[in-house]
Amino acid sequence: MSSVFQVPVGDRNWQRRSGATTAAQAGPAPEPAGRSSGIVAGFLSPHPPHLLYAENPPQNEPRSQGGWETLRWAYEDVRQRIRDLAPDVIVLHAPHWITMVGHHVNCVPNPRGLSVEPIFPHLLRYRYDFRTDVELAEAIADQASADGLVTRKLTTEGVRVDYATITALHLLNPDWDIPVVSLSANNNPYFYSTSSLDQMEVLGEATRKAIEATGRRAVVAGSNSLSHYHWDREPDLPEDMAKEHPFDNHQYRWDMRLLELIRAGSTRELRSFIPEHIEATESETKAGSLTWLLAALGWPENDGEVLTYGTIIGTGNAVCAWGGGVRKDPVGGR
Ligand code: 2X7
Ligand code: FE2
Repeated sequence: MSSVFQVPVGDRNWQRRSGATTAAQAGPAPEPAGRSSGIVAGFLSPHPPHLLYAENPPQNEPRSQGGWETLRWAYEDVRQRIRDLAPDVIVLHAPHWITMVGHHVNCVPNPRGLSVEPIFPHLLRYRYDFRTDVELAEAIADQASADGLVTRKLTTEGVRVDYATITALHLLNPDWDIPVVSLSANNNPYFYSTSSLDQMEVLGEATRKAIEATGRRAVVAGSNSLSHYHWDREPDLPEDMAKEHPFDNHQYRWDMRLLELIRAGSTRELRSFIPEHIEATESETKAGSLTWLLAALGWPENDGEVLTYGTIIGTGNAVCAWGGGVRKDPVGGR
């Protein structure tokens, strides 16, 4: 592990100064009668801007004819589950709020502004305005810090929210009527070859502890594409589905191997398979969102559902669920 991870920064002394305790020290908050708190469901929720563009929401400037329907229909299922669960908060980890040092948590109460996709500005220019669950955001940052991660609370108003966070959150809840906690992707793994996904496990566990300690009913969402090789030429019509297919059969097969493990509920195998899949496909899970999600969920066995798989400019994308639906028997007799 690179030494940069042990650099003490920012808010590490805040708890001592203010006399506050971490989630773990404080213990679980009392539960309101009839509503159990904790993580109520988790979703793998991809964020390519094409999905939001294809929905034509009023907040987005560009207009489309549609496209990528099966991925968008799977999100309809996810939205129904979220409505049924009525969580207090959606906690999201996404790869395009890249922080070079440490894990940052957005603690701005009301982020609002224009989110623009830097490579596809003709697909996503989206006006956002949402509420942060600041108490939980701060609790996650404090817990992660207490658990040994370099952590920062983003409190600067007006910092533009990245397109992956906006796309995933819109697709999970287009009404934006559920408060949010958004976590950054510490992308040191892209630059330090000795780094691993271990920190994402610590961050996932810290997230769960903070959710339980604050008594929240939370949906957690990890926003990663899978195989990540993609085209470098865009069709004249971006949503021309005649041009959409897997980058190559190798990428597709590796994605299927990962999804088979999710379907089979073989979480232990999945844990060791994720780095192999990254190596073989440049998978965006390298940014850690899937590992964070599974760690927050406690690496559940026999609970994963693949709602759909599709490609976007050749990259693999799956919508998966852990909880919130009709529980099915595990596939493959496990
Ligand atoms: O962020 C993305 C992505 N993950 C995959 C494909 C296309 C665009 O953006
Ligand atoms: Fe991405």
